[in-house]
Amino acid sequence: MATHPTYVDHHHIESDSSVFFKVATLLLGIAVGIVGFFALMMWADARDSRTDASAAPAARPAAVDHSQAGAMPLNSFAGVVPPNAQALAEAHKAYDAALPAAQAGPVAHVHLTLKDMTVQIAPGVKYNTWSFDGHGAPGPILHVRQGQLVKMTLTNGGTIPHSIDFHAARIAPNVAFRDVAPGESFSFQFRANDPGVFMYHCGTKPVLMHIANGMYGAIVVSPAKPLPPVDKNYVLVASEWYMTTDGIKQPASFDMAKAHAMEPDWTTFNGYANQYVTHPLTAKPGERVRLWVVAAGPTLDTDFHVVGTIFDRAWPNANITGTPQHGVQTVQVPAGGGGVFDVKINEPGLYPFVSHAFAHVDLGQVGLLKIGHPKGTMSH
Ligand SMILES: [Cu+2]
Repeated sequence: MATHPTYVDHHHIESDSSVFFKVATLLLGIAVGIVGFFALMMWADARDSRTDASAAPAARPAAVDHSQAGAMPLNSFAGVVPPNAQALAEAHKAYDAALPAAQAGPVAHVHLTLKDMTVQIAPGVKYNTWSFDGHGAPGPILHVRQGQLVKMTLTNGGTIPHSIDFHAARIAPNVAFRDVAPGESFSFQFRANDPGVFMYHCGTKPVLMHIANGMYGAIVVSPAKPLPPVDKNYVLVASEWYMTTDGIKQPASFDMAKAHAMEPDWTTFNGYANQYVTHPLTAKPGERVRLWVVAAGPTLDTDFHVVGTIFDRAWPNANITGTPQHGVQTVQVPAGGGGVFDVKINEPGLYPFVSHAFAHVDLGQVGLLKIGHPKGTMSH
């Protein structure tokens, strides 16, 4: 069984008190160093303001290089893109958010192959993912019908063990969600008895890392008793990215320190920052649009909101067998959870959909729903 190249097994550290105290001592030393560093900067700022009251505020101190020792503050690459970012964003082929048709018949066959691949998660920003089925992240949108038997085969085309955990399944995880070695395939099946929109993801340890590296997606289980009909169905998978570098010259990889600190560099819908700003989702005035939303995390929730309208129907937690809520503005989609939202917009225009935890918008978790043909925008 392959060992992971970069992950530190904290469990072993915690079980060895002498090593633990060495690490604790080291971290304390670093913390003292950081406090000293900022004390110095504050002193310098104070001195500057005394000596030159009319000067602009002192520039922020250069970010500390945390790659040496996991020190704080973390070196953020948020918003760092190459100069031709706009052209790259326009050339980017947006992830197709349209819900695909469910398979006919009593059995749904799903075969996913895991692949290591480099993808862009923002214009010109490359990241080394572990991904489902060559899609990058998220993996393909799966769509089955309530009552179908889902026959799942996972083929590991990567270099370390992986697995797949279906939130739509009631099944013994130690059996169905077990690790699959590189080059091997594994099959299991479950009856999709619970309708909704569910996350699927790799459940191999450290799960935080496997999810953050792009191993997640959404599966829609359509209810046997149909929901009210709509004209458009779109699937959005929210997630965040933690990066070792800016990913511009060389692809970035996963940064465990940032992930533990929950300080992402980018947050996205369907794996690429702002992609539906450049390439909006569309509907005609008066059409009903259903948004199936999953928050993949790995850690952060998504406070889903569409600017300029109100959800006609909202099924929090994707509990679509229950009665929907009406006239709701924002609904939290928890990490590892889903939600289903209907909107009907009569007036042409550009309606942003966001996580209304607004740091996420600045980090890329925003898109546009383009209703009709509003003036003054590019048509894609
Ligand atoms: Cu994995």
